[in-house]
Amino acid sequence: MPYSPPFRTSLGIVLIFSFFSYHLLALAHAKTVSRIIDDTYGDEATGYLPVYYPHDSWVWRRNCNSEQGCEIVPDDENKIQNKTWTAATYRTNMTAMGLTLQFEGTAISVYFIQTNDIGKNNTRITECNFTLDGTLSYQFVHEPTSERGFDYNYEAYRATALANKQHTLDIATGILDHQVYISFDYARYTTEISDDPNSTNISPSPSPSNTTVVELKKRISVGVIVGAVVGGVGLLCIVAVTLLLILRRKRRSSHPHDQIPKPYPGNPPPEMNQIKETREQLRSLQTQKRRNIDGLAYNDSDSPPALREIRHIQAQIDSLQNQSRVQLSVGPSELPPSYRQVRGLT
Ligand SMILES: *[C@@H]1O[C@H](CO)[C@@H](O)[C@H](O)[C@H]1NC(C)=O
Ligand SMILES: *[C@@H]1O[C@H](CO)[C@@H](O)[C@H](O)[C@H]1NC(C)=O
Ligand SMILES: *[C@@H]1O[C@H](CO)[C@@H](O)[C@H](O)[C@H]1NC(C)=O
Ligand SMILES: *[C@@H]1O[C@H](CO)[C@@H](O)[C@H](O)[C@H]1NC(C)=O
Ligand SMILES: *[C@@H]1O[C@H](CO)[C@@H](O)[C@H](O)[C@H]1NC(C)=O
Ligand SMILES: CC(=O)N[C@H]1CO[C@H](CO)[C@@H](O)[C@@H]1O
Repeated sequence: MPYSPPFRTSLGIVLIFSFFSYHLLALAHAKTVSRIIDDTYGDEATGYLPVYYPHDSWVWRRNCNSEQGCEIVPDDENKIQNKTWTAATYRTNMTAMGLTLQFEGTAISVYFIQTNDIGKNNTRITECNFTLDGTLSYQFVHEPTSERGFDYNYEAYRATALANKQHTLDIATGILDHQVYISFDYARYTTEISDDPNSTNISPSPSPSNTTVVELKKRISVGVIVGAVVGGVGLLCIVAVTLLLILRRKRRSSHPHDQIPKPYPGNPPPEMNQIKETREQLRSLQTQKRRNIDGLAYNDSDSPPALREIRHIQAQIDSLQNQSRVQLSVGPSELPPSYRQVRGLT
């Protein structure tokens, strides 16, 4: 069945609203979680590990202590994420060194272990470029301060308001003329996930520091989304009702005979019955007359009783005819010429 253009338009609007309502509802069921990418254990949800380069074993060292030849050794491993860190020193005979993180989320922070005055002469500057999705995002430089010891959980980089999709963050040192030291502890990123309780990707430990900010933002956005959904559903109802009215009017106008009442739906009025009776009598008399005339043709043409009978019948016809006319109240009571002809026989 071909659909009329207004029907098709309404159907299209309904489909578009269904689509958006579905996606808004899906968004309303999303929630923000925080996840950690450890230097050694990788992404706590996906298991994805950071990629360190160059791959030469002497560049990036994991939990390297003085016995293993490392001069910079953190003094409190309880302040280190999972008690693991991975560090490297850039030397001028190298081309480049760095690490690459991959995550799916809307924000990320990268935490280093910074070295200040640790009572050694060869503490080095930390210098690297953060390149997010192929674009240089931030040039980080940290000179050791005169403070003693280490700065743990040092936020070296932060990116926010990202699209909730896969991102690549490269942390690298290019070709430099001086030594550079980098000690990577962990990164934390936030991601939007479905509220489905069956989802196994929910982080067990959301960030304690900025949790309230995230929760507040989530509640506001859920309110806005719920409002939008309710509005959308309301509009959907209006469209549906309008569509129904248009269709009903269309159907009504295409069958106009349905609207006209039948004449005399019940019993016909008594006058009608009388008129019908009169007409039947008239018809039977006319038949009788015709039969008699025919009879005259082949019997005795000058028989006076036959003529008398004809005249009698004619009189009856005339009287009934007049009666019928009066009852029907139709125009002047002039008889049709055929009857005058018959009367002319007298
Ligand atoms: C790393 O630390 C986190 C808590 O910060 C913990 O949930 C996770 O199990 C630890 N991973 C390992 C391999 O110890
Ligand atoms: C670079 O120099 C370091 C010592 O400073 C040395 O151990 C390493 O093998 C050198 N690398 C290359 C590729 O020459
Ligand atoms: C650091 O270097 C200075 C001279 O440049 C020297 O006097 C001092 O003893 C050195 N300190 C350490 C801890 O090596
Ligand atoms: C960071 O990138 C800029 C521009 O490409 C470059 O000049 C600088 O040397 C880089 N820094 C490091 C530490 O590689
Ligand atoms: C969770 O998964 C189980 C089985 O896989 C299923 O029966 C249940 O309906 C799911 N619950 C939700 C809320 O999706
Ligand atoms: C630990 C941490 O990331 N704290 C941050 C929480 O958010 C505020 C405001 O955005 C920052 O100033 C903190 O550094």
